Amino acid sequence: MGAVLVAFAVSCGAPDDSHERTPVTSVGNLQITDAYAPAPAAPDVGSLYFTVINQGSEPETLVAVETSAGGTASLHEMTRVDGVMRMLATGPFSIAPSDTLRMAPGGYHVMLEQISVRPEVGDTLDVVLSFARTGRIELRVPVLTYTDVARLLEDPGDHEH
Ligand SMILES: [Cu+2]
Repeated sequence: MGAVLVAFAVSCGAPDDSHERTPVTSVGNLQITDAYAPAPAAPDVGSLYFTVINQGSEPETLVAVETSAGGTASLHEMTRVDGVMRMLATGPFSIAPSDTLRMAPGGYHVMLEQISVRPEVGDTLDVVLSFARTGRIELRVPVLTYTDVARLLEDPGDHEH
């Protein structure tokens, strides 16, 4: 095997203008895009967003999420109940063939609770997604301000309308 090339990104305190969109992670029939974590506003509760595209011909199920923040990670959905937006935990989430699970503020998200290592802006969260068919997919998710995450996820690069 060749030498391992290690690149150091030097933080120079540049103004916080535009963030690169995260690269697409492809494993088997799955593509993971738009993975971002807002820096938690509370000490031990945070959230995480990503998009899963199932390009296979069989349904796929997102079974579990783990992160380097520790604690628990569970899939939540925002739902209107009696006129009030509430968060509901969803179980393992099935993604039909050619379908997409898209997480964004106000919709699906992964809720991080009982965090032991609080992510700060500029950190990278190591995330492992476990799928029933594809198995484990590892992601390195940038931690941004909530404003940046909301802006990135409200304005997808590929407009479909
Ligand atoms: Cu939640």
